[in-house]
Amino acid sequence: MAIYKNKKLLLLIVPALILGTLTVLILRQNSKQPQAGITTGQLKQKEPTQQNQEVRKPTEVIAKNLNIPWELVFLDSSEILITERPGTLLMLKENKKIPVSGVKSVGEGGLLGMALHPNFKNNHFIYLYLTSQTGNETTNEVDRYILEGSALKNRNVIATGIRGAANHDGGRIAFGPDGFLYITVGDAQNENDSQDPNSPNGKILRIKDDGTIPTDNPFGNAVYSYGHRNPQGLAWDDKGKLFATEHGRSGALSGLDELNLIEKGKNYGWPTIQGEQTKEGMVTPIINSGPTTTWAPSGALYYKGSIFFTGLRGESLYQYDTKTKTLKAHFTKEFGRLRSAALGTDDYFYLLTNNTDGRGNPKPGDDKLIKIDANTFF
Ligand SMILES: [Ca+2]
Repeated sequence: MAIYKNKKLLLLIVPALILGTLTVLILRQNSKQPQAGITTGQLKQKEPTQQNQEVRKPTEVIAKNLNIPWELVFLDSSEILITERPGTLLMLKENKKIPVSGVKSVGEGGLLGMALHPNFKNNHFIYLYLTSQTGNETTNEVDRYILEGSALKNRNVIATGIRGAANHDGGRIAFGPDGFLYITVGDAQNENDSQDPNSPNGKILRIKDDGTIPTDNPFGNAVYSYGHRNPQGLAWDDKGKLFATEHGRSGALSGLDELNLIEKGKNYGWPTIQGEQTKEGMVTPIINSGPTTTWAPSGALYYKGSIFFTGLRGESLYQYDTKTKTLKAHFTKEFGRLRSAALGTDDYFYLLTNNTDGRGNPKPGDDKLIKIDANTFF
């Protein structure tokens, strides 16, 4: 019968195939042995270099002698706006310094965050986070202006009642993919406020572009997440997930700085839990710096699967790969303290140093704006 015959044939063919495969494998294995003095790595052919390809310099200082810069945004493809903590808004290419009135420059406070409205091209709305003086109190607020040429017009206070202090003023503002404005607010040195959902301090706030409260905010006020100490960086990934950097404990015991995945209404633990500690109803950070390392993390951005964030005390640009869940530090101690990072439309990162506020060791030309080819990180 045909089937019987085939079975017999198979009994002969299968062992022969196995023997043959084994022989080939053994021969291949032997041929993989490197020749004397040459490693297999060196045998690899290099990709031919393309002619006429632009040679990209890894880093380039594009502005010097900035006065304690904090945040930068791209007005268009050629103009960059930079906030300077003492109270000026710098238009870099125009070389114009626009004074911002009502700024109280104290400690970590002053003129801090800045954001352009998603529809800036049509409405010219620009938002500034600044420390001010209200009666006897140091306060923080978010103001909306119309930027006309190099003039700030129609000042409109859209977030107020935020306590300020010499330290822990938060200060980052950014529009999310939902079109709402997110605001990082520090505990202003009163840690009990962080666990109080009725206080704006120690929070990430979320408001509409005119300062009113989105109907689906979790507590009926501006609070989006709570239990924060001093968050200073915001970045959304390509799926709309929000990441935030946060300064951990300071003083004699430093460290335990955090990178958090922020979700609406959640409690991020300060001052009840720190580092890897867990508690029901509280969120432990994705990563923390550990008890003996301090990042003092500030500005953040998302690029090609990684969250990049700057370190002040850590004097580095950190890269957290969301897929491999590993952290790398770049440029450690090369530029000093780093405050903010922004991604240009040209696939370059733009970094602001923070060496002139009395806490750093300024080098000639500080503070600086540094441009870096983003492809060098991969
Ligand atoms: Ca925390």
